[in-house]
Amino acid sequence: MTRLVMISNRVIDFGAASQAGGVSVVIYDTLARHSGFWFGWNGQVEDSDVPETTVASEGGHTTVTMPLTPDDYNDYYLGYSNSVLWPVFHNRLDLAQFEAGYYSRYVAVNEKFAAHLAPLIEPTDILWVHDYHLFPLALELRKLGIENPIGFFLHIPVGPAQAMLAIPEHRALARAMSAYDLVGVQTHRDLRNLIDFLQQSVYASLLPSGRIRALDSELDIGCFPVGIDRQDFIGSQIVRQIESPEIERVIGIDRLDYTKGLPQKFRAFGKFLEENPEHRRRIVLSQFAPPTRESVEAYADIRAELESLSGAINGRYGELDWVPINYIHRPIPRNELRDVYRSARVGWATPLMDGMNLVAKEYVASQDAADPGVLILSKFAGAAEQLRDALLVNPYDPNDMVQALRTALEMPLAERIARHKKLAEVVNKSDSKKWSDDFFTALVKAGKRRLHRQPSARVTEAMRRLDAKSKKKADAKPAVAHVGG
Ligand code: GDG
Repeated sequence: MTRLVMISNRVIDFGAASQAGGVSVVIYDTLARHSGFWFGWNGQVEDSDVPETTVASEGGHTTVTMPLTPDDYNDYYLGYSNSVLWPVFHNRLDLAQFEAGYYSRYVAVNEKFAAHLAPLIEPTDILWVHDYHLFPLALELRKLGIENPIGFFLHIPVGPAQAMLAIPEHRALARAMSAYDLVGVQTHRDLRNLIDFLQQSVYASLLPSGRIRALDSELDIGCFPVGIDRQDFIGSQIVRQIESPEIERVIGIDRLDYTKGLPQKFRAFGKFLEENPEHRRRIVLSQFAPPTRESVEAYADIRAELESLSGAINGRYGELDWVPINYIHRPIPRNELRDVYRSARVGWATPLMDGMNLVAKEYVASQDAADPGVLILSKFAGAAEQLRDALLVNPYDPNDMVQALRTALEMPLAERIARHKKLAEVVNKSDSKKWSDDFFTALVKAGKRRLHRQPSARVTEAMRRLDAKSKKKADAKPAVAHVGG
């Protein structure tokens, strides 16, 4: 039976109720439908040069995990992945730390992952690698003789080529990408940026078949918008009103990350209260912002900025019995998410740039179709390519955000129902099952194409034996007599 091997930087603990992060959520959902296992880092940092892998099973899921050393954690995870690749792919060159020399350990950790993973791979396994921490993994696995189909899915956006070319190691990254059979991205915007980047970094060419020729290989690339499992979000019995029937909730749920546009959201909310005094005391912004990557400097900065902004807005507009921003720097348990989404009249997801933004889809899926809330969504979230019936805004433009919030709060029921119907259709159709089935099918096809095109030493030997066998058979047959002529 074909096993699906999922590989990502971080493997979550299935027992933990609330581990925030879109990548873990979709891998978890996909593995529920396939046999196989999930390989990656266990979240532990241990000073050992020969790390041991741990195999664990829970609820039908198997994980194989290993720790990172303190140097790995610093240079591979916090350093190259999150202080170089994450900011550049989100078009924040100003935050990228190119000079720190993190790259060699980034490659070394990929080598280490490959060395621990390769012995576990069986000939019929399909390998699916997730996200920017692991670009070099396929190349390292190929060096160890792994011939299985290997696909890569990038959960984050691809920045414009001009930003990507600023990465000193951009050619090595392009070379690493070309070792995959299939590279998937979230949106058409990302696809265009990726092709542009490969053309400019390694003179890749787009073939008439739609595939990409880069260096000495050919790869498939495609757009696979990630979705959610709507079953996780339906069935809430929550009735909208919270503290009192007069107060409407606006909800934001975003990891505390500078790409999520939280200061811009808080400032726009302050401006809204300033310009719309009639809405004061009638609306609360509940913003959950669970912590991530706190040891990266840019994340500590954004935390301080948000605390100061929410304090200033609450100090300025708050009353004894009304606090405008309810800012919570902790995760919510996953089983409470749908109630929280459903309790809100407005869902506010306005990242400055985002691969997809699952929160937007979860908000839509959680609504009561007979009295749905309104989604305000950034034009720069990947989800905006699909969720055209949300109120699409430019998160950099405070006037646009203020106007959208007013429109959302004042939208008549009939329009809310009509918009929600269209949004829910898209969310339901393009769900996490479709995403993983489409990627899986494309990967199997792409893997077959590679084997036919570039036979490895092992395949060449098998083909030679087959040829020899059929030749022997042919030789044994009596010669056909030619008649006539
Ligand atoms: C990356 C890309 C892409 C959030 N807070 C809590 C919580 N969450 C869950 C949400 C959602 C997930 O985490 C967040 O997913 P997003 O897609 O919104 O964002 P990222 O974490 O940045 O994810 C992104 C995604 O990968 C998938 O490809 O869409 O663009 O950046 O599921 O519900 N879950 C719980 N408590 C929280 O406080 N339990």
